[in-house]
Amino acid sequence: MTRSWHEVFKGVDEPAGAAEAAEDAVGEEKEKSGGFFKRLKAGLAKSRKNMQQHMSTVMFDKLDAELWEQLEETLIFADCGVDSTVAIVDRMEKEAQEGLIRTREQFYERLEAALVDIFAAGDYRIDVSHHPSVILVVGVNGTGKTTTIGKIAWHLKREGMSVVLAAADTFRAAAIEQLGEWGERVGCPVIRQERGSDPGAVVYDAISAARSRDADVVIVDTAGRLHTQVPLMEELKKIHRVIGKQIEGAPHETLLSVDATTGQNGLTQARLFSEAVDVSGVVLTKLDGTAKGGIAVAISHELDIPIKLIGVGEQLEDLRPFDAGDFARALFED
Ligand SMILES: Nc1nc2c(ncn2[C@@H]2O[C@H](COP(=O)(O)OP(=O)(O)OP(=O)(O)O)[C@@H](O)[C@H]2O)c(=O)[nH]1
Ligand SMILES: [Mg+2]
Repeated sequence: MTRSWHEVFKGVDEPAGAAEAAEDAVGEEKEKSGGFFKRLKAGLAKSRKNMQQHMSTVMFDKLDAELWEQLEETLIFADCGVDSTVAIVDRMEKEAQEGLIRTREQFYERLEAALVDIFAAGDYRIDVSHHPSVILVVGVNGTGKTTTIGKIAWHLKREGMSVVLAAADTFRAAAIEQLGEWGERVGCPVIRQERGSDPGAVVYDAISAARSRDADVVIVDTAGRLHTQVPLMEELKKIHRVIGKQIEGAPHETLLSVDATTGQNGLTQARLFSEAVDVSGVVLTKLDGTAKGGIAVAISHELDIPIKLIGVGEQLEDLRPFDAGDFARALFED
């Protein structure tokens, strides 16, 4: 069921206080998660309609070849990718033969279960258990890196962690400003240099600043780049190396932000970025803007990278920890 932010941060202490307080928190979280599920459903409305339209003519009293073809087409059309689609349809056919699928309800139940299982099994948490932990955020222009960083920082502060932001997107002055605004909003320092300065130097400063301030987490913003821009991809590797030289084993997380509306191109981006730097998780943004939300399945399954966060809108609460069960339910439930 819906994950809270607290659960998603590996290394954040359990909330202090009596059992009573914990119960209150659970109640509050339940209320919020109910609210969130509604938002998730609203955010996935285009994808859900797309699926429903494709499946609308299916009669569930006959589990024949036509049904499986239609399911296949629906999944492919939703951008789930060929591998995942074949795996899901095969499994469904087998379950039907075993008598597990006889009704429409059972069909969707089993489809949800198949979808949940197809997502990569990796750790869904964001590792902030080191001191300081370093989270590097990478991705193509405009995919949502900076806003994602602001939102993660906001949630970390709520969990009582101290955060330093590194404005290593030195490409545009506006990018430094944008991160600066998030820093003010969240209440955390933003380490920056002039536009055009070496991103590696900014990262170096930010880690030093985090050490001297005894901060818990450093989040590094980077300039958007196309996966085809070789010098920029090299620069990214350099940033990665600078971090690793200062702190062994860092960055502890490398999050790749992918815009869901870019479909199969998003999958290609993810593949090439993960070849350049070791991507530990995907943040899939703008799911609200696409009818092909199945791209989440393709990225996770084909690249074997967990989706850690999803964005279903521009509000602070629209960025959420990813939960495969909720995702599947929101796609198929009326
Ligand atoms: N609808 C929608 N918009 C989003 C979502 N996530 C981010 N955005 C918007 O996408 C736009 C780009 O976000 P940024 O955070 O500036 O993207 P970026 O990757 O930092 O961009 P560059 O710095 O130019 O590379 C902003 O207007 C965000 O509000 C989402 O889940 N849904
Ligand atoms: Mg940015």
